[in-house]
Amino acid sequence: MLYPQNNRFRTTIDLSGFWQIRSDANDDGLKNEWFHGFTPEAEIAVPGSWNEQLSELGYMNYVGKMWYQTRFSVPDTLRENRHFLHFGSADFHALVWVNGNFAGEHSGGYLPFEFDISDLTESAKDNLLVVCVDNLLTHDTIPQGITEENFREFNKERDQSFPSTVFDFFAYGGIHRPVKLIGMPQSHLQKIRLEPVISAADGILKYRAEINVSPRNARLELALFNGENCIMRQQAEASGEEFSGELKIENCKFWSPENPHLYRLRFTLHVNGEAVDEYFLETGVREIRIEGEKLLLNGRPLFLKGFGKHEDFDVLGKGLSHPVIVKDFQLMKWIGANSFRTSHYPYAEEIIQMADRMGFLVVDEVAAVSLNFKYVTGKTLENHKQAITELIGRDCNHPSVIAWSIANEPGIWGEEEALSDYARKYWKEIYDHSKSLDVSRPVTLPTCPRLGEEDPGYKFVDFISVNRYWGWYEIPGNLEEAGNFFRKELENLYEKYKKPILVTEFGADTIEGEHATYPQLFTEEYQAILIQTYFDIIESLPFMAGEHIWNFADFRTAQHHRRLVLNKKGVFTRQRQPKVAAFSIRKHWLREK
Ligand code: BDP
Repeated sequence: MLYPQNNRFRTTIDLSGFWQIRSDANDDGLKNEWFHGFTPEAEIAVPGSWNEQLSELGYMNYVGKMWYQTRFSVPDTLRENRHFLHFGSADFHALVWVNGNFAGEHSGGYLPFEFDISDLTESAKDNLLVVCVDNLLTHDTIPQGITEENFREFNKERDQSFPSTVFDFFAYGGIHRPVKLIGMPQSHLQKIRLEPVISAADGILKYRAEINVSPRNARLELALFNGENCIMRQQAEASGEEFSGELKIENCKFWSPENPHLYRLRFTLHVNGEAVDEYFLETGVREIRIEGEKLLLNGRPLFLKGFGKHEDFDVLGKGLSHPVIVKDFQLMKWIGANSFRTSHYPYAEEIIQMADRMGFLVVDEVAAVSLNFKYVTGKTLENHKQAITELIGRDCNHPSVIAWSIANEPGIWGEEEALSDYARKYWKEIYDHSKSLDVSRPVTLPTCPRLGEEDPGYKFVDFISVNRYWGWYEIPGNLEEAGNFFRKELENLYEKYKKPILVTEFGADTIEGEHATYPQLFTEEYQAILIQTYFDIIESLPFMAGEHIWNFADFRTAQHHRRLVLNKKGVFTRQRQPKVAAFSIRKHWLREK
């Protein structure tokens, strides 16, 4: 699936705006055929989560089905061709109807999906689009869900949150990214896969492209642009059901955080000698590799400085907001970061595109957060693999994406099962699956210390990622001792596995405005000193690949006595105001070496 675009053959119409909504706690919708249209309860902005927008109607903590409807018309020019409905994401399950006819369904949040609706729409009519979104998670879904009963079964009532989640962020529901109507020619490009390789000063861009018809009568032409200049043209070879080839860019300008140079590729599809479709892709040439204890970008050692983040903002919840995206990238540049992780789920593709343009290195994570192997089933594995397939399919052409993160902290629940043979087999299968889809990027898996040194998350990865809270959850208040534990642990891990290590999380909850001259949890000073303590240790060890602070900004979680409405580990507040630590981090990351 290609990101929707407008060009001479393709039309994209954004259906964002005010839609109508109705909740369905009693599961009445399907029975009563709401897909033919329903009496609305309220209006809602799409994209956006329902929770904060409609908290006055009692939907702040709503878990279940929510029905959406809107009307749209299809221009005649589009009706001559095929047209599709494209969803950036709907969390976590969506059923879609057009004019009362079923168009399709998608399971799994945070990733795009689309349906061909050409045969379901009518001209000279406002077409009715109905979507049923369900934010209920179960043992089989990615991420997994948990019930109140499970908390009791585990004897972990104290850990129970409201709504119940296994993870520490709010399980917002809704249509979180834009819905677009896309007009495409009858014969069109469906999939494009690029793979950059560096050969001395030259860049080689290998490509493969699939179209929706047999390539027999078709021809694919490529043009490569550097800025406004077309520097190369080529005709792709048809082999089997796809086109493939490679472009050699002499004296290539490689992509890097310092110089995120992008080339523009134009693919033009000809059928029976006539141009029928076109697609433009921006991409960079860069190579990521691991050699011994080092992560290398374009052959040079790489050190990641940045954050774990969240898609999270007042009122919007997880809804896509262009101004918030711009602000976050500006703040990350301002503070001297060069990297972030899409903790704990794939972010909007618009964010990854901006990372390409602004030179950020992205650790791209699938939504498998806090897997509990007591409840993992064959279906969980299947859904996990599917989510990885969709993530790699969506993001494989982005130069900013330098690694796939296949989960976060499995075994924080169900430790014993997480160390079982079954779990080991599971991770091997997930690792092999990721590699079968993309060998060019390393795979990693952020771990917590709970499973000890035998954690499968150290074995089935190319580089190790650790989330550590010495000085916060463990050994609170005593940073000297916390630092000693942390250093020792990193040294032991390297000694045992001989792989580069990235610290994917470390931090402290911090209430803006709390101050102390002595080490005191929750003060702005404590956060600043803890972060500096970690920097000093990480940067003194040669096998470290980088430091990602937890978190970029405060974010909403389910209700729990450990959380002051928000997880307060942000270096910025939820409204993006800097805490004291922001200034010391900036000084450190931007210092002259
Ligand atoms: C880590 C989790 C992260 C939490 C963080 C915390 O990976 O999602 O938000 O702890 O407790 O273990 O702040």
